[in-house]
Amino acid sequence: MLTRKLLSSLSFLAGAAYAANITVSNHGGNSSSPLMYGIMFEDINHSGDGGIYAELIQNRAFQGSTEFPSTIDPWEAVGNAKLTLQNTTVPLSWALPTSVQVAPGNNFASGGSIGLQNPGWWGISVTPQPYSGSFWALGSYHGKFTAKLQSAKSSHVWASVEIKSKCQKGEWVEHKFHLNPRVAAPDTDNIFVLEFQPDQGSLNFNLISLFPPTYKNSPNGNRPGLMAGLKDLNPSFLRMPGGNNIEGDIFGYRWKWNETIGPLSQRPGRPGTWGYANTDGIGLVEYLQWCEDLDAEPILAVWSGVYLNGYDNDNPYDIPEEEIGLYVQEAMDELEFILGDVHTKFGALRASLGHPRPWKLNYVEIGNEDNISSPLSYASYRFKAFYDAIHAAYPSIVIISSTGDLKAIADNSATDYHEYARPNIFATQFGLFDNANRSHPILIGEYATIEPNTENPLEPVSWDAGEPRLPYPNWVGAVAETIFTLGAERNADIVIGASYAPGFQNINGSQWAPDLVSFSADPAKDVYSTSYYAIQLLSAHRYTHTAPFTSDEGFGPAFYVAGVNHGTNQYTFKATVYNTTSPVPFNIDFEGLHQGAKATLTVLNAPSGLSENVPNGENVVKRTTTSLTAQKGGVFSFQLKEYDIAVLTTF
Ligand SMILES: *[C@@H]1O[C@H](CO)[C@@H](O)[C@H](O)[C@H]1NC(C)=O
Ligand SMILES: *[C@@H]1O[C@H](CO)[C@@H](O)[C@H](O)[C@H]1NC(C)=O
Ligand SMILES: *[C@@H]1O[C@H](CO)[C@@H](O)[C@H](O)[C@H]1NC(C)=O
Ligand SMILES: *[C@@H]1O[C@H](CO)[C@@H](O)[C@H](O)[C@H]1NC(C)=O
Ligand SMILES: *[C@@H]1O[C@H](CO)[C@@H](O)[C@H](O)[C@H]1NC(C)=O
Ligand SMILES: *[C@@H]1O[C@H](CO)[C@@H](O)[C@H](O)[C@H]1NC(C)=O
Ligand SMILES: *[C@@H]1O[C@H](CO)[C@@H](O)[C@H](O)[C@H]1NC(C)=O
Ligand SMILES: *[C@@H]1O[C@H](CO)[C@@H](O)[C@H](O)[C@H]1NC(C)=O
Ligand SMILES: CC(=O)N[C@H]1CO[C@H](CO)[C@@H](O)[C@@H]1O
Repeated sequence: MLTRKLLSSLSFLAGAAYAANITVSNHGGNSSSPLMYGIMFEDINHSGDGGIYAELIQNRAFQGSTEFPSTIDPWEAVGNAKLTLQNTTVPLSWALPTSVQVAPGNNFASGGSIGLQNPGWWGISVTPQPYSGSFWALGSYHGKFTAKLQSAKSSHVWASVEIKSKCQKGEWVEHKFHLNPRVAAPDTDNIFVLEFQPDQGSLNFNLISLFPPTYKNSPNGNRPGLMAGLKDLNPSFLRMPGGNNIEGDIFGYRWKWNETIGPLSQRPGRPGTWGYANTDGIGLVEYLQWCEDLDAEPILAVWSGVYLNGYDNDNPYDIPEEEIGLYVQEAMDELEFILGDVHTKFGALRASLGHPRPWKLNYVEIGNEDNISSPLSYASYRFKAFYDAIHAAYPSIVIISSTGDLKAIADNSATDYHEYARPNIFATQFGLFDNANRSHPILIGEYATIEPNTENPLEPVSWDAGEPRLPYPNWVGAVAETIFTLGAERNADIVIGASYAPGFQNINGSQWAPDLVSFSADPAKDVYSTSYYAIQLLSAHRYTHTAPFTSDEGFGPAFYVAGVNHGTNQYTFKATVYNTTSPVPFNIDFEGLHQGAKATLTVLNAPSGLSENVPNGENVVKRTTTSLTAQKGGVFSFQLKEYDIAVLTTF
């Protein structure tokens, strides 16, 4: 063993002699995790509101909180109107007390129209497709409303519709409409306009909403292009509804499942943890629907009893031990809503929302990164309080501890390990899980290359505010992440799965880079990152068992894992090459395959390690597919050069 390692490092330095001669066996491996590649989601960088959630109107319901008070922004007055936020005596609902009063301004000329306009989430895409809109109005009005999509620059109207008023004095009344543009606007610099003729005075408006067609036409659904992009990743889980985003910055603002369900008028929204208010338009039901649409397992995070910034916006606030039971009950109610039969209180609530069938839920995570926010109370009572209640009621649920270590752990539980690093660090971590304590499974709930390599190959990432982040993932990062996740794949006996994080950013409203997928208001300009393509290739090729192998060389510059579908000779071999100038020859002898057997080799690479996918750019990731035939002795031979990521499948 020692000699072999020494040999390999010597030949590595010599730069030429390294060849990976590998013999792979079709039995004796560990069963691989069916969850291996998944997606991590939270509303960061407007990835939910203004992101995958298809709602086009920004600030549709003037939702406010102590942290982010209600605002009129980005609404603007149209036609000499005066806009004022009001809490009317009759609110639209308990959840949405604040509305906008649209009144004639000082210079209003009788007979004219007034209204309000919204620029969307940094633009609105207008194409020939049906848009569904709605708004609520309060006041007396017998005329018509006009709803329009128009160019912000030229005021050219792309689509317009008149809606007969159904207003009743002293009551909130909902109005629905459709807009059907005949042509596509040349850009996304468009606005939504709602107007009326204020002959009988002012009106109040609330919950003004406009949706383009959504994925599978789900009402209140997601952007179809981004969902298709996720589907193409073949993800097996969705970690939701967030990491930090579930926790809440200040006291009282945790993610409350029961205030994210039902009609939009019953959702107050809440201050998210990433600098903006969340509408909660994507709520618990939408998240679970999203999992079903992707055929992915939910990994549901429940609040673990800590507010990130406490009361004073400075120190975390932990719920004291004697009060934690209240919040454990909240989590239990949520699980009953998801899993309980229709005769239970919350199972009945689920059924009343049109979903009598319970959802599937096998994984629950208690909190997020509690080792950073408040490790002591987590280890001493918070984890245990949630664990004990959930495990007693649902013994088959795997309960995930958020600390990434074994400080808070129990039967049928796992840990969630996170890592943000530079490429060179990930490249050293192929063996990270080889020596892990195997008493509990590990989820890699978040990982990403976030900063570039430096002169010092082992330099850790810096969290200093000024430290330059990669604006977009680059190829050397994707290769290094692949070394890390191949290391996870070969430790399939303990690693449940891995999800890159964060999943998404709206490039016009971003506070964390890099991200897996970037987008703007224009659905034609979604950007799938270099890391996305690497994960897509790895995720598309699954196998039931890891396959044992022997080799005459150690790992590096080549890193690889072999798998096989149990009881067959269908092998999958995944490899990548890092930090070498010489291509690496591979000669692989798969047990049970003979001369003439066939395989397909798919290789990804990019022009350089620093290549990245950017808005309006071409995809830098090039894919080549080659057919291979086994030579004498059943050996498949091929070469991989630096930064190739390859998958060989036999058939
Ligand atoms: C690796 O395999 C190739 C082709 O089978 C062979 O030529 C070479 O000698 C082998 N290298 C070692 C170190 O066994
Ligand atoms: C299976 O797991 C054990 C550790 O539990 C490990 O030693 C062994 O190498 C694994 N086998 C394969 C083929 O991955
Ligand atoms: C509406 O009520 C909320 C909660 O009491 C308050 O914070 C907010 O300032 C009020 N808004 C207006 C416009 O009065
Ligand atoms: C959104 O970001 C892109 C890329 O930086 C930029 O070109 C565009 O002007 C931005 N749009 C708005 C509305 O800010
Ligand atoms: C949601 O549940 C919490 C208790 O867990 C409760 O305080 C709150 O009033 C509930 N909200 C609604 C709208 O029922
Ligand atoms: C928390 O755990 C993660 C692993 O999940 C680790 O990367 C990080 O350094 C830990 N942080 C602290 C403060 O212990
Ligand atoms: C790359 O390889 C060289 C030797 O060829 C070595 O000195 C260097 O440390 C390696 N860098 C990394 C990040 O592994
Ligand atoms: C693994 O971790 C468990 C739980 O902390 C501990 O009881 C056990 O001793 C550890 N095993 C090893 C081999 O360190
Ligand atoms: C456009 C937008 O919402 N930008 C915000 C992103 O988040 C940061 C805080 O993390 C805010 O400062 C930005 O205003």
